[in-house]
Amino acid sequence: MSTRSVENPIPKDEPIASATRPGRRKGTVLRAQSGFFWVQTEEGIVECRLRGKLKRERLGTDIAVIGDEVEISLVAPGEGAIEAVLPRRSKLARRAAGNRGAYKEDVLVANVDQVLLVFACAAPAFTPRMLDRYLVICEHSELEAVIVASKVDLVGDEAARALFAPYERIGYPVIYASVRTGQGLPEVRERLAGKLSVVTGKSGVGKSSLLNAVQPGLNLATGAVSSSLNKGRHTTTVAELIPVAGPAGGFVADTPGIREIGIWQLPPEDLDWCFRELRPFLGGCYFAGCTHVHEPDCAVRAAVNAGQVSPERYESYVRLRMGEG
Ligand SMILES: Nc1nc2c(ncn2[C@@H]2O[C@H](COP(=O)(O)OP(=O)(O)OP(=O)(O)O)[C@@H](O)[C@H]2O)c(=O)[nH]1
Ligand SMILES: [Mg+2]
Ligand SMILES: [Zn+2]
Repeated sequence: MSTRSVENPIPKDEPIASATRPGRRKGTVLRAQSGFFWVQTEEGIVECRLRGKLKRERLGTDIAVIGDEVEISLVAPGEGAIEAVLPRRSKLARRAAGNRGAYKEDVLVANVDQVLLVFACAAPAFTPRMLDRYLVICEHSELEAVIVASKVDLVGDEAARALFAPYERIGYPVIYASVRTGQGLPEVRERLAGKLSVVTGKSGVGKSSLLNAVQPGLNLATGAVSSSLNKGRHTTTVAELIPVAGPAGGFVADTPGIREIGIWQLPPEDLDWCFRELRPFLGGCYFAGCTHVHEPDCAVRAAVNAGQVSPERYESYVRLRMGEG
């Protein structure tokens, strides 16, 4: 990065957003670790620390996380300070226990446009309960969910579609993909262009393999499916944003799973709304506070019995509602 004189830090011909103060530039936080922030700017990556003023102003919150759009000033070539964090359009967050029983919000990724939920058709076996839990998290955070059915080569098209058809039926986009055959990779590439996507799913489903395949040269580490010795341990450990190649830009977070977000803090009465196919029936129950588990004259249970709602999805709902996860 070139150094510029203090008197005239930005050349006249350089377009700057009107909201950006002179000498500052905008960027996106790619990675945050131990008080250091890697910020992608138009002129390259700048390693930043937070201005002390920001720390005092926003005490106790996640001041800057990956995905945040920030304004920085350069203190040396390639080194800067985060001066301001722009308002977040959306976020993937978990509620962590805070002081005196209060909840503290723990933002994992800011400005998320969509979540790609990667679930393998086999190896590891498809777990619809877990997919339903992830979908609840997305619905509750009001984030668009895209399901990627990975490793289709292991079971074949027909079996793969049988597993995921219930989700297509209720309106979730499903991409059938395999890095072995190349199936679905153009669709994944198209989905990622120009957006900030969180790619998640349990260890070994092929998240890093998929990203490597859609963006050659990425070279993310991939691993063999966990042995019983290190069951569930992720090969990918640090969450960071990867710029998407191509004219549209975009970012991808290859996250080591959002399972830890949990949904136990979700108010139980909000759960039914998070199963999107139940929404048309909510409000049709006899009891105002119907849990749709045991009450008479329940519109949701009637819909299940009439075949309008998948019994498997309803089973997931009941388990979550009863706190059985
Ligand atoms: N047959 C088949 N195997 C695949 C496919 N995609 C990935 N794999 C294999 O699955 C294993 C796990 O892949 P990874 O990409 O490391 O999985 P991950 O989801 O990134 O796992 P973590 O980083 O641990 O969360 C590797 O051995 C891959 O070669 C696929 O489409 N078909
Ligand atoms: Mg990985
Ligand atoms: Zn009901």
